[in-house]
Amino acid sequence: VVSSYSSGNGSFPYNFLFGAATASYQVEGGWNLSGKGENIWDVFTHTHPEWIADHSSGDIACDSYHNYKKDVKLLKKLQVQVYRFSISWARILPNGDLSLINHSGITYYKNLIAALREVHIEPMVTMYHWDLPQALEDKGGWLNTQMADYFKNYASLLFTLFGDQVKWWITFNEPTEVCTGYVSRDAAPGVVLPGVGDYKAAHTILQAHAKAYHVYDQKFRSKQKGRVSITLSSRWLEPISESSEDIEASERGMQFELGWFAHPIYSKSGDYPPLMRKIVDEHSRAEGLKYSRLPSFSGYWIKYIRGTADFFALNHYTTRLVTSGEEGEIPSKEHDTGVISKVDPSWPSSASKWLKVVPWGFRKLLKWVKSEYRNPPVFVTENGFSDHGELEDNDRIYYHKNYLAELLKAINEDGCKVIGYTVWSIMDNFEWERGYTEKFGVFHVNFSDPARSRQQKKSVEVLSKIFHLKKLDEADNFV
Ligand code: GBH
Repeated sequence: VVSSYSSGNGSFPYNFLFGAATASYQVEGGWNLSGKGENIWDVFTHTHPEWIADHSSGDIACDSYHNYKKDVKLLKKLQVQVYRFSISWARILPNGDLSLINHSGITYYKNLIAALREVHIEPMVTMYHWDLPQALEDKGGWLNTQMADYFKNYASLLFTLFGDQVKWWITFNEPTEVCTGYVSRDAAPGVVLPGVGDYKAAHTILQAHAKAYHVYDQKFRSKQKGRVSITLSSRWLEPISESSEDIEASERGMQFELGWFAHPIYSKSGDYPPLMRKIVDEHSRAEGLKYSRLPSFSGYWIKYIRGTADFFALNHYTTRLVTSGEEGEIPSKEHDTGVISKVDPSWPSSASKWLKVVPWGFRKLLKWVKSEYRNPPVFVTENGFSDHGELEDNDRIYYHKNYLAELLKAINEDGCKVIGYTVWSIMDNFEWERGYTEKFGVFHVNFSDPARSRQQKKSVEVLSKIFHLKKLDEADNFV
């Protein structure tokens, strides 16, 4: 099928958007400056430095709080049309709720947005990239269903403050990772309730997202004319063999990984994936529980959540080979999924254990999204590669060229409606529990320099050309 959206000969559609991304806690620093409140990552890194690979924190990070003008110059150099960044909730609302509004926080983002628009870069704003105000975690965080209303109030304030300048909104970044904070100590807040806390948090996040979406519809859309979505992340899970058991394992894995949040929002029927419902209900019964660990939505909520996205925002990095099997403790989402995943030893590595270079998996994932959710417009809100900070980052160049080539095939040969592509990240930054040990930037940041000087890597030369010409030369495909 050749889509009418395609363009052929290595070109991206003329209105395709290229971007680069960051997140507040990973780049801003200024953790206690000008009235910002503490968030769960401030508390997590300060109370348990030993949980971070190099015992570091985002206290200063890239110091983008002071360096945002420099950041805009980097973005311009990379020739992006969109900058995806996130707003630190506690910088705007130090207590998480509307009891206190921090005007210097608002000024910071107003200045950043103005600097972007001045050079014709569209801001894409993520409202929540994992840095919950600690004051709200103290109320139970995402395990507390009231959080949906706190989020709605925060979102509504952001639309009011910035909606005349911001036309691309993301409510949550990778909600599955937010839920990991209620499974293990790998992420803040580090509450350990596997197979219970994660499902509960997800339930609240879906409601919070939908409330923010409906507020936009009711109060802002007609004037502001922007678009709202939620960024979901997924690996591609390739069956390890052609056996029906492995094909089922792949399908089950995809439903538990992407379907968990995508099915309630993008499917025709709404609600959690039927397969997930069935399995978690069965497991809960077998564990002697009276209620399923997977909470239920009423008919009202199913309808309220269904359709609450104007485009499909997708993060993708890597692929796994999967087969059926018992994994994880009982109870846990891992055990509910019942999938064992492996990597092919021939796949190139990165500096991150979890990240293998498998370009063809990207195309298969885009195809899966197309067939599963009736071919929505997809904006790739993150894709990127980690190394140890080399300026001659040839492996990163290889990664992006080959992933982009697969994205083009998805558009031209599979008829997928991919409308944008975002590089993670414009610069090296605080990589969560990995600290500063794994680098994703196309610009290098010198973290021992108080000025946090930035330096161009080789990938900028290659990517800026692709982003400017909106074209991938065939000869360019492999380094
Ligand atoms: C994105 O998540 C984030 O949005 C971004 O903030 C981050 O900097 C970027 O990726 C690079 O990591 O150690 O085996 O438990 C990507 C999805 C999911 C990748 C969790 C790392 C941990 C795997 N992430 N995963 S493991």
